[in-house]
Amino acid sequence: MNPRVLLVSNRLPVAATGDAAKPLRTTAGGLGTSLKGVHESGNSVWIGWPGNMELSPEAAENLNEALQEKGFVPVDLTPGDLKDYYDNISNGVLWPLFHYLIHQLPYNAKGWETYRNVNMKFAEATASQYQAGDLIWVHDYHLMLVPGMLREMLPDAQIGFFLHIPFPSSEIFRILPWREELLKGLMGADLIGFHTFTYSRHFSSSLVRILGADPEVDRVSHNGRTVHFGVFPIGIDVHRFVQQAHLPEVKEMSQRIRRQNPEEFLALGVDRLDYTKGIPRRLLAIERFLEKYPDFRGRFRFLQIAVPTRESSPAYNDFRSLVNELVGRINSTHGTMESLPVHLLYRTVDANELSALFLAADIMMVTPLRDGMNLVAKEFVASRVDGNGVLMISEFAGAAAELGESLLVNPYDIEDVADRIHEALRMTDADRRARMSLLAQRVSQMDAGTWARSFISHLASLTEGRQRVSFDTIETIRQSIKAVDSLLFLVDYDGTLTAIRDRPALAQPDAALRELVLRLSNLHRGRFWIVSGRHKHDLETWFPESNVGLVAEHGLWMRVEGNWTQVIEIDVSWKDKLRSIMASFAERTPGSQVEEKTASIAWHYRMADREFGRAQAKELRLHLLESFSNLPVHILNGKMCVEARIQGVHKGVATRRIAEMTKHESVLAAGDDQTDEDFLDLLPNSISIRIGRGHSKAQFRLHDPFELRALLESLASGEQNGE
Ligand code: GDG
Repeated sequence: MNPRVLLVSNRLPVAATGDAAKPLRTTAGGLGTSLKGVHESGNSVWIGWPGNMELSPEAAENLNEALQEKGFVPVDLTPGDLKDYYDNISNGVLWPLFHYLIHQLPYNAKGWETYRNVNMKFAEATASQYQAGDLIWVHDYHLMLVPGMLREMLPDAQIGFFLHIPFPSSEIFRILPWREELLKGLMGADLIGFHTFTYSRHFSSSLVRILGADPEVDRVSHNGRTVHFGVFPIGIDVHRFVQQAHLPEVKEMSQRIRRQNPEEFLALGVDRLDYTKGIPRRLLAIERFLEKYPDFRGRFRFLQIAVPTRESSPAYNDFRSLVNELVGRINSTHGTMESLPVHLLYRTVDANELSALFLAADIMMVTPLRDGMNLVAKEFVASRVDGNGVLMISEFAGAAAELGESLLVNPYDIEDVADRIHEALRMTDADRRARMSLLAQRVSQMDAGTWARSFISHLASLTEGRQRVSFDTIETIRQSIKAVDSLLFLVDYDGTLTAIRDRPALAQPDAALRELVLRLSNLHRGRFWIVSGRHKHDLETWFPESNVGLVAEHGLWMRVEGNWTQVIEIDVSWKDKLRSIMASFAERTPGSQVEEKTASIAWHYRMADREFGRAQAKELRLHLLESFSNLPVHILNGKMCVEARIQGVHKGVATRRIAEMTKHESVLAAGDDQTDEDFLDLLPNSISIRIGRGHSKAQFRLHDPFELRALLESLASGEQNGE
């Protein structure tokens, strides 16, 4: 049985009508259509705002009943909430900024407190519906704090978040006064989804720059948890658009549109009248096309459906006037007595009309300045059941990443868009059909259902991962080891055998630990190895006894029977390039220092001013990541240090060598951080232990080094007592 899903979005896909007899109407919109399938499959609850209406008590009761019956939970928002949370912050700041249109930002944005409070209303409404085992899926930029709030209320819940708009470059994102709070809000999720790899990469650089985090390609550690992120390009309900395009009334309507002037070419635009959608520049390109290719005057018509949107905002009203003005200018200059080149309809069209328009168009112009995905492009392709038509798409729409066979344009390059309109009109029938057939294949591969299912199953799989790590007792571990004849111990040092100290030199072993390590190194049925990232000099000083197995520098060196050998040959010429940069950071940051090992070079700021050190670390890390991405090194965010370490050297390399050499029946492996994950599952029957928090593939978890030492003590004594 699939888990129940709690969908959370700003708007519900239905709105109140105010009519007591028919209290709900369906609303149009990309998000609504894409999630409809999940909701209609029956095992979900959808939490959102149903729109505001002055309702009589009877109508209000009917509305609530109708919502409940359909699995919708309303979140009530006051007019004050809507002004600040929806108009001022979500649409006044986040929307333009995430679309790179920073000239649209107000000088002094107001309403952040309300944004936070409304996010809390959504979080509380969601928590009140939550039952153990549910998955929670929060949507879009209106609700970016909700995952963090839910994490506080429901620490064990499985929470997903999907962003429908672009995630901008960190240089743009960091403009936001609430950048840190927003990122931390998202960090409450277990899985964060984006439409494209570019958005995911931008998000990851913001984590580095703003939170000082150390993300991997698809995950990041935050407060002892792992937050995953990934790419889930949204799709459309292909089946519905295909079916609609085959309806006789749609075909007939489409022929009627064409018959008005059979010789005329028809270009089409369908967008909300939003300044991100590129309508003014599209009109300028059409004007240029008519100037440059006058033969097409009287033979070319552009029809723009401009759907009313966010009409309460002055920015949108000014924008509407600009569009009207441009349309007037083009029509008065290039119109003839018989026809006008631009036809603007400021309204919605119904689903059948939309399909008919898609079918009638010679060119579909999708030229936003930025767009998270753009569903209209995909809907056009799915509707072209006749295999004809040309799709022109902006390279700044997420959909461009998937629809490579379309005509890709830069919407800011008016001259080029004008030429591409000409190219589209002159394209051969064979070329047009070949492109459309490939586009149709792509669009049907990832439809709305596949998109939703793939996000939900990924989210659910993370739950399974979490359950697999059991928090078992020392006794259980002892019992599983009892039956094993020969055991190889592979144990990390800092954070595993000793607590992490402020200064590495303070973590030298106390007498009890030294004595324990020596006893374990003399065990009859086992062999004990310390597997550390430290310099071999430290380990050698603390454990000079040759029967203690030592691995230093994350697997580059190992000491066998008292002799150090380098496990693999490496090229370290890259270190010269980094040394001077690290040295200049050390000079500029009092108290910090550079440490060099054979395969790595690190800048430590433990002794520097905390705030300044952290800011410098972010700067250094970004600089190294961006400037040296071609070098064979990993740039790592260590505990109070930034480290560049050669690729291909990790604890797994040396421990594999040891396992081959010693041929023990089983392995007991323990570690406390990411570098230890490489040897936790060395043999199929390894007994693996994670010390402390954080994502791990370990089977067992102990709280701290003291618990591990208690376990090792009991193993050493048990062995001595002949258990
Ligand atoms: C956001 C992101 C992302 C439009 N006019 C009519 C009509 N529509 C339907 C379209 C389409 C939807 O509305 C618009 O979706 P888009 O994707 O094009 O754009 P946004 O509304 O900005 O959506 C966007 C999307 O979220 C999903 O993640 O792709 O990038 O900005 O379905 O067909 N439908 C009808 N009449 C109209 O007049 N029936």
